[in-house]
Amino acid sequence: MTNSATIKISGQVDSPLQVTYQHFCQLPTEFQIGDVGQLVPGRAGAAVKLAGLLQLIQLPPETDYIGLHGTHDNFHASIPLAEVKDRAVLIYQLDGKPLPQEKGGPIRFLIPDHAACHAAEIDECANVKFVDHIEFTQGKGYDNRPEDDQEHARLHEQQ
Ligand SMILES: Nc1nc2c(c(=O)[nH]1)N[C@H]1C(S)=C(S)[C@@H](COP(=O)(O)O)O[C@H]1N2
Ligand SMILES: [Mo]
Repeated sequence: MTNSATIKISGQVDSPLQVTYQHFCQLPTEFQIGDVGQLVPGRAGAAVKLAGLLQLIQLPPETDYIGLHGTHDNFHASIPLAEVKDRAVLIYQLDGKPLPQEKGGPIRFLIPDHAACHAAEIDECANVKFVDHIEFTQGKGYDNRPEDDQEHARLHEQQ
């Protein structure tokens, strides 16, 4: 995330919002994770809990899906909000600087204890990189995670 990058928050929110790197830095300490490696071994960077981002918006009770959009490579996932709202994190910083695109910036979504690829709606594939738009919906939204093994294997070869 460059200092000027913005993350669009849209859907069933009171009014669409643009969140910046500064907003993430300024979320209260209770939502900050200084080193995600402590939470998910092998991962690097600083993150905020999804719950912290949810503090910035008002959602109607019928909102039940969160959409994670990575415009950079056109990768999108829409997953049940209830299952991730208290555990997913958003990596936004590396070495004190905005998370660069080569590391999945501006935002890398990360679900600790996800299921294996394809095993469930909340799987490893839902750890969307290059997130620049988060969308809240009633019912499942746009999702183009690979559905068959061949397509999935092809995607993994590129990563
Ligand atoms: N933007 C984007 N995010 C993505 C993908 C992708 O191709 N593009 N692949 C997904 C898949 S299929 C998996 S299994 C994980 C792999 O994450 P890793 O490369 O950090 O292990 O990222 C997910 N996030
Ligand atoms: Mo995957």
